[in-house]
Amino acid sequence: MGIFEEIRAAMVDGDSKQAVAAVSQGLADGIDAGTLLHEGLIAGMAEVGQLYENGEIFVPEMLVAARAMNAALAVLKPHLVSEGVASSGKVAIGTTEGDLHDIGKNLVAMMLEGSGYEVVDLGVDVPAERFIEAIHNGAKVLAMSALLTTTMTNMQSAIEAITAAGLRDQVRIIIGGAPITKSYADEIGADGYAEDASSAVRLVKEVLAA
Ligand code: B1M
Repeated sequence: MGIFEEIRAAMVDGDSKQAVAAVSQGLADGIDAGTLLHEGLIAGMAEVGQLYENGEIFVPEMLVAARAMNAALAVLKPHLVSEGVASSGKVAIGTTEGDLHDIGKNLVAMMLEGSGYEVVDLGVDVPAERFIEAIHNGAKVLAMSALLTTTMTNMQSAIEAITAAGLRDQVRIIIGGAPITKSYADEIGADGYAEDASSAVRLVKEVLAA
């Protein structure tokens, strides 16, 4: 079995030890962290999602797969950082209200930190008031994540609450997550949409320069 297959199998089996061992082996073999992330962990998690959709696995299996992914991500973290981007603002990131998915959000936070930004992680199930509090605490960018079609609408409610609080012009708001699109970002008045963690880093730089 090749290393990517091993990582994907570890994700599907929810085997944290195996996931950590396989990414460590990949790094030792000289494979770069981004390739291990995309072709191993993210591809493995996509398989998990597909199995869930097909009714072949259930929420507990998704949960152990998520644990395996987080364990393997901790190994990759120091290798995923890019270099030389000066921080010019504080970024607060959180998964919107009602939503408990945090792997993608953690990955975006990790890449932003690695690029030199000061990142405040608000966690999951973040209500509008906590995003507002983050603006009061100096966040120049809010990055919102949502993985559910039922919780993506809470991004709009959060933006409306920020506007109603008179704070909209003090902050840039960017959004992302599997069901999110550029047109949804435009529709709800966000300042940008990023498809993945590395485009989120580029987007933060762009919106801070605008
Ligand atoms: Co959930 N889940 N889940 N789940 N889960 C999905 C999202 C789903 C698509 C599965 C499916 O049906 N195929 C489906 C959503 C359907 C829909 O709304 N259309 C679903 C469902 C239904 C549910 C529950 C409702 C299941 C239930 O209880 N019946 C429930 C909801 C709980 C809740 O949130 N209230 C639920 C629960 C869970 C677990 C807790 C078991 C677990 C999450 C554990 C955790 O996160 N700690 C889980 C998991 C693991 C998944 C899947 C399998 C994987 C998600 C993931 O981590 N992907 C997922 C299926 C799938 O996505 N294929 C699924 C890997 C991650 C790296 O990708 O998060 O997309 P992603 O992040 C990417 C980009 O989207 C982007 O960058 C990241 C890196 O490239 N990005 C941003 C993300 N946030 C960004 C923010 C930005 C920019 C970019 O800011 C600017």
